[in-house]
Amino acid sequence: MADDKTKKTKSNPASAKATAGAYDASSITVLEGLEAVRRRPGMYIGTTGVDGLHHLVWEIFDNSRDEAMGGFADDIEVVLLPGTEKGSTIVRVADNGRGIPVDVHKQTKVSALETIMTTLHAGGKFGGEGYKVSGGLHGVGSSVVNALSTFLRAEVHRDGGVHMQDYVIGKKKSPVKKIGTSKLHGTVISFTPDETIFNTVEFDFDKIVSHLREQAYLVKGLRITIIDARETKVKIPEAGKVFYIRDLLHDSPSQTFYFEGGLRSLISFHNRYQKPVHKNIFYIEKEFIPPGGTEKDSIDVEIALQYVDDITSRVFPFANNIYNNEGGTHVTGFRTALTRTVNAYARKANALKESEENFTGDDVLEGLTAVVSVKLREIQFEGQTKGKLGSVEARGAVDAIFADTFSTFLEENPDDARAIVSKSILALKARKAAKAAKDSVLRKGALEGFGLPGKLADCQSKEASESEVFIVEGDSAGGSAKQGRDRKTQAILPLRGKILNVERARLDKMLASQEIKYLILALGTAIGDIFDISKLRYHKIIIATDADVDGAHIRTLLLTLFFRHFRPVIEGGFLYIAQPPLYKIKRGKEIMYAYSDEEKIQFLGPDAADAVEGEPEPADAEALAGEGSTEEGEEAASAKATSGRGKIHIQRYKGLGEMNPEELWETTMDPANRVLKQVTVDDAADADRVFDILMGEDVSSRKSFIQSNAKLANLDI
Ligand code: 0RA
Repeated sequence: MADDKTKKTKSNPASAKATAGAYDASSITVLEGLEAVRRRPGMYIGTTGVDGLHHLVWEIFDNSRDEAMGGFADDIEVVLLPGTEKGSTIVRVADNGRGIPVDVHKQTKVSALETIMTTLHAGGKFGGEGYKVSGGLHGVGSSVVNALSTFLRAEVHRDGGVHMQDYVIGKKKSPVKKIGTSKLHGTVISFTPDETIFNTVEFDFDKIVSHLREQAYLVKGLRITIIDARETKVKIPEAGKVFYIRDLLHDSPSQTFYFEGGLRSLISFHNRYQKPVHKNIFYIEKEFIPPGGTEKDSIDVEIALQYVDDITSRVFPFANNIYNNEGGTHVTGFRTALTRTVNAYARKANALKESEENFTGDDVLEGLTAVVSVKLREIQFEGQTKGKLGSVEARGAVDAIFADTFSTFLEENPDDARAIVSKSILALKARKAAKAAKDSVLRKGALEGFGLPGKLADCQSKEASESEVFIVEGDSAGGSAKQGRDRKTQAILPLRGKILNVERARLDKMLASQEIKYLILALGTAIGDIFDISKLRYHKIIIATDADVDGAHIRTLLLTLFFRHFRPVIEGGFLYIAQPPLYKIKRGKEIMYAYSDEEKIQFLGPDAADAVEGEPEPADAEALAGEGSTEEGEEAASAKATSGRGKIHIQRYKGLGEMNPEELWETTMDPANRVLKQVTVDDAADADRVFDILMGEDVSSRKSFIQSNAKLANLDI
């Protein structure tokens, strides 16, 4: 793919002659620069896949956001509009900042706007210096986006005028033109990504919304509007005519974010389904100047946190508004300071007696939701991605600011302090109890014949890479699965009904569940701090629960369990969900299995429509249409109809136990036919969240969740 594209670009080189009337040395460098971007887009935007495509939006947006962070803008509008080609999109980003400078450089005779849009310039040259903002590209982003777009238009409202310039794959169509007057100030950039560069040019609106929501939290007081107008006939307005176009787009999906509270609001957002253990959200925003340093060396530190009634911890780190999924120096500084501060307070308040040991870092993290955001001028990341902050100064800055202000917070808010310390004491006790419980499970495991539970029908192979275990619900499905399986590589572990009341599970309570012990023993990895992924006995762990509410519930519980206690199993790609068919369809002698309602309708083809419309019996007709199953009560959903090609019989499977061993093998277990869904950490995190809502103690959020997801709760959780 990438090679093909390279060739395409090469055979049609950006030619200086074609665009600039007279070409001098500087314009050649310009074209060479942007050609480099087209030749190796991955070097500038990471990938040419869907992430790289969205990176274009982040780049353009970041420039507007930087204006807002400098205090010059407070209103950004991002709109997706239909492009001129079929399936193409125009992304339009408008901000009410100062407007990109348009003045003409005396020597080069080129407008600053043109230079910014067409050269791979470094940041700072155009007045971008002075606030700590960019995440590495230092504003070079616009020219990169320009090079990778078949259309880009810049409109600038500034000094009473409107100025504009159009470009095609980074090359200007004409000089910067003044096209009118304006009382406004700001910049509008519209662009269409080049589909010969990207594997896909289809934007994911939800992805844009969640990225921009996060950005809105990070820049308090900034209003961000995002509109998906791709399905409309609205055209991009004539240049310079309209600034924000939201008033033209009332019927399109849209979101507006504005958070006065900044990170405080972000904490409330993350904790929206959780029960806080204390009332006041801790919040600090402060500039740190290192000893002996000056304003020039300053680092901005912004932290918000609140503990909730949970055992996991969620720390969200950002450096210059970039999310760092692997943490880094700022997180290290934060954790060290948190542990030290909570211990010091607990000692002083005599909540930890002299004879008692200190809280560990993990103890004080339990139940914590925190956002740690730093802004530095010179930023360094570890490794190629921006996942991990490497700048060493951030560690000391966060440590100093946080330790100081958090200990004051504890002093000044005794109720919150008491709740936080109690939470840590609970964690400390649980850690000790878990260790005792774990030791006993392991001892017990060793006694039960090489540690394997009797319920497990193990496979013959001892080679984990070829072994799989099906976790099935109840003994009846277990029976069919045991008979239907390939004994060499497939093991079956039946778990009883509502096994896992691991709600709010602490390790010790969880290990009290017999069924969970079986599962842990079968996996072979142990759990907690002696968890060892290399001991995993199966490289496919397949959750095969029924397609009903109970099945969904157990699946959620299992996903939560893996998410909280066996996460490396998910990260290693070892966890799967079986996709048993929902329907068996017989037409004459032909047998088909449908794995979804859509597939069922597709299989039935025109017959489905016939049957639905012409059916004498309404109940059957409904079942055929795929809408009737909820109204049929307990009765097995099964429908008959006659078509041109023989009698149709549809059976809806409610549980795996309803299948005979052959059917189960053929549809769900046979590696040649089956469909498995690999579980991602995101899937499991969703399940964990749903689990909290369904099982947690916050009744009102449970209620509202169930009301707004009634359909989902039935089918999909
Ligand atoms: C350089 C200098 C100045 C503003 C900008 C760039 C600027 C760039 C973008 C990109 C999108 N929106 C933007 N808004 C502003 C400031 C020049 C001055 O002092 O007025």
